[in-house]
Amino acid sequence: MFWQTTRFRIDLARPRVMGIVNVTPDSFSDGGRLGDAAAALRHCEQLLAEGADILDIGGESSRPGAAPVPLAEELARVLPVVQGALGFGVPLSVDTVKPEVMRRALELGADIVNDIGALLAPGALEAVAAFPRAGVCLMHMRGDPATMQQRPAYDDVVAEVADFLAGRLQVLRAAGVDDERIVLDPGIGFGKTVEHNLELLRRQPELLALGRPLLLGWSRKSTLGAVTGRAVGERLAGSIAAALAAARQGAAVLRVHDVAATVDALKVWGAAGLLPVPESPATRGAIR
Ligand code: 7PJ
Repeated sequence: MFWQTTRFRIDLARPRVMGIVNVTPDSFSDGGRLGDAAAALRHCEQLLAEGADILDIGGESSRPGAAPVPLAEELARVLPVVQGALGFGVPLSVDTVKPEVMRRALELGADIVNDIGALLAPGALEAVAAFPRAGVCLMHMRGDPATMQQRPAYDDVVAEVADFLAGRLQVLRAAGVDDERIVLDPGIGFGKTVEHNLELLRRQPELLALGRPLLLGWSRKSTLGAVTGRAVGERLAGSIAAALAAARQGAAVLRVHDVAATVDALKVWGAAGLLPVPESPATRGAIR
């Protein structure tokens, strides 16, 4: 399968690594705006040297309980980094829920909108639909980042996530967005308990029936902390294990902080023939 984006039609015959570039004061902390953009661009170059296939640039933290960032502030963080990274020759994704950030980034030439809100914000769908080749990642979230970890409950988390994503796929189709532009994400950690997240990993192959590639973000997430007992800075091994499992379960794109280690791990499983990205659920050999 392919992912059509503004400048690139990404071949997903092998899993692709999306490197996370956070442009938030807590990630590149020298307080100065230009310094932040320059540091973020150096981080982009570092991730590309490590083998990232896609860069995901975000100016608003969506950690549980995080405060929203005003529009002007998010634009000031994200746009200079997008502008500076356009010359790097790889697909650029913008991690935002704000239609105005989407529009301005796409106008600059960004390739992908990665929306943890699945284009549900008023005007978001229109912003993406207005760019006939822009890629989009639609993610499932229960609630919003401020409240989502307050006792999330599902009868069947996999079925409910699949229903939601199928519904959003229909809405995008109706708005004229081609299927090939769309990638789907069950949203690990977004309104889910540890058990929900692990069930999504175990039963991830069921989501392949949606017919679009899956993007998974397990990197450093709290479920890994719950399983290993490790703080966020000590979750590399857990993150690699989860990324490999997700890839083996059919993920086409892995959103990660630790690009070099993830790329090496994928190379080993790929060399052994353990990572076919399936064309259809029927032809794949997932872990059961
Ligand atoms: C995700 C994301 C994810 C997608 C974040 C963090 C929280 N976008 N943005 N999927 N997570 N598509 O990285 O811990 O899982 S921000």
